[in-house]
Amino acid sequence: KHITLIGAPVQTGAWRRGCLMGPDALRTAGLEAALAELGNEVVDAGDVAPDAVTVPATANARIRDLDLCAGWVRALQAAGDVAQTTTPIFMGGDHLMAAGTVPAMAKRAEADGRPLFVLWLDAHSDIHDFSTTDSGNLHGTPVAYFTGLSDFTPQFPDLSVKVDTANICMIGLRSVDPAEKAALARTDIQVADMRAIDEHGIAAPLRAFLQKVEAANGHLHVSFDVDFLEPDIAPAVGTTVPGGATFREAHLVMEYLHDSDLVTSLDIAELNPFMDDRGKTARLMVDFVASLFGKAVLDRPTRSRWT
Ligand code: DIR
Ligand code: MN
Ligand code: MN
Ligand code: MN
Repeated sequence: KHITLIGAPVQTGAWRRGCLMGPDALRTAGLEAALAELGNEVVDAGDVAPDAVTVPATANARIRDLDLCAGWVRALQAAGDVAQTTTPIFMGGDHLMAAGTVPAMAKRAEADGRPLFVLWLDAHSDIHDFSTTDSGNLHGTPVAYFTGLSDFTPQFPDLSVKVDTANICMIGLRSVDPAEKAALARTDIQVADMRAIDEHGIAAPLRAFLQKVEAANGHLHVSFDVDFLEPDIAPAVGTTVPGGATFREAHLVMEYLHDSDLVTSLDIAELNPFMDDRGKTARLMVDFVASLFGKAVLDRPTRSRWT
């Protein structure tokens, strides 16, 4: 694969500072070499910088750093204008990054005549909007924006291509605010919360979703929030929630994604190296991304495990 690493050091979407170090922590942990070793052609395109914009205030006074957040959304939408032949890995950065990366990938998919599907690996559903967020942290809003469920204009760009909620699967949810619960209930987003994972295993919802992506000949964007994982193995995140995916569950997800050969782009979101323990979360994320791009314990015939 031709992989382009794109640094998205946005941190104004999160309450805790430190996500701006995420891209450099992933570089330090050897992301490029790990991918190259697997036979991928990797280019590090460096870091994106936010556009300098001033946007009108919203009615919700709690929203933090709106101008900078809006500047990042614009800049990342532009940075995601990449060739169909490349697989971008967006190195975040807090999850507001997805308000830039996902619309860019949706536009790219549409130009290819194909729909975009989004796999959202997260403890949170990030489906707040400007009026429902009580934290005021805009990393909790990208899904409502890129689906068009709520109006984010004129602060964020008007989107020509939105993601159909039927094309989204969320796995790992365990912290959903009341307004988000109501918003989710109004959509046909496929949700596997931790209870569903405990009852059916993590492979069942993933397999069903991948089959949908393949049947629709879709592009598949994976948005991997570090807090999807159990905090003990991945402490470097500002919003840890107990009861997350284990190493083995997350690793299985990565191997399924590789075997499916459907992934066309990836976000690594919410890595906050300031909270890390001797780089272990950054190293773990590099290991997971390597698994997604071909590092396997044993070779198996492609697709044998998910179809
Ligand atoms: C929370 C946190 N739901 C909020 N969201 C996070 O601020 O609205 N998403 N951390 O990953
Ligand atoms: Mn998130
Ligand atoms: Mn999260
Ligand atoms: Mn592996």
